Amino acid sequence: MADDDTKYSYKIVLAGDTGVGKTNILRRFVSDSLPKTPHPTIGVEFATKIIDIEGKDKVKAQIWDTAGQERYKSITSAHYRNAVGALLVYDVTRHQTFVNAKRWAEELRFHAGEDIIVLLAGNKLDLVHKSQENRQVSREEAEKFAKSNGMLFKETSAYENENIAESFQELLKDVHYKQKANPSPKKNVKNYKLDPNQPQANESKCSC
Ligand SMILES: Nc1nc2c(ncn2[C@@H]2O[C@H](COP(=O)(O)OP(=O)(O)OP(=O)(O)O)[C@@H](O)[C@H]2O)c(=O)[nH]1
Ligand SMILES: [Mg+2]
Repeated sequence: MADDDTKYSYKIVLAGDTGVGKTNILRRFVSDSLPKTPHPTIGVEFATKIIDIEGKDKVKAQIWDTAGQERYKSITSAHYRNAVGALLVYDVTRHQTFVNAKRWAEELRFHAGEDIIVLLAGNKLDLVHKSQENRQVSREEAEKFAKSNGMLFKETSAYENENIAESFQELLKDVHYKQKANPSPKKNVKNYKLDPNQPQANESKCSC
């Protein structure tokens, strides 16, 4: 099936502090590789991938990878508009990134709407596999936070390709069933175009 034949298309955003691994997660998912020379994302990049939902429907995920650096905040949050799902990433080895997840969730809900489906992802699990001493956020603490804020939850490693596809799959499944049950035409972003009224500093298509 060609990409454009896909009936369902959803805008998904990656959010979270700088350095938590959003770009690595996206590259791992889209092209099963990692950036050769890691660098902070400037502004916004995006990539697309077709996902099969339980053998029933094929959906196109338009995944927007946003910069975590504070200086790009106004640009990135402007791009949350019309998103129906988000992967909210923190780093399991840096507690502050988990504390800040609350603020990212508020931003997401403010700009994309209260009904956005969020999956909280604790990344860099490979460092915990190496040594438990690296862990600064317990699974229980994160799970409890996710549950009380109506979020899905996974721990991931972009490096070891652990729970990456599963996270997107779970997120897109919930998004798709919710949209099917209660379609919101504005948010089926089939031919999503950049809004000329929004800031677009350094938007680029991901070279995944
Ligand atoms: N150990 C480990 N390191 C990772 C993982 N994912 C990313 N990293 C490293 O963490 C650093 C930051 O990764 P990025 O993907 O650029 O982080 P980001 O969240 O996109 O950062 P911004 O673009 O600034 O918002 C890089 O040095 C990556 O190699 C992971 O799963 N495990
Ligand atoms: Mg990045």
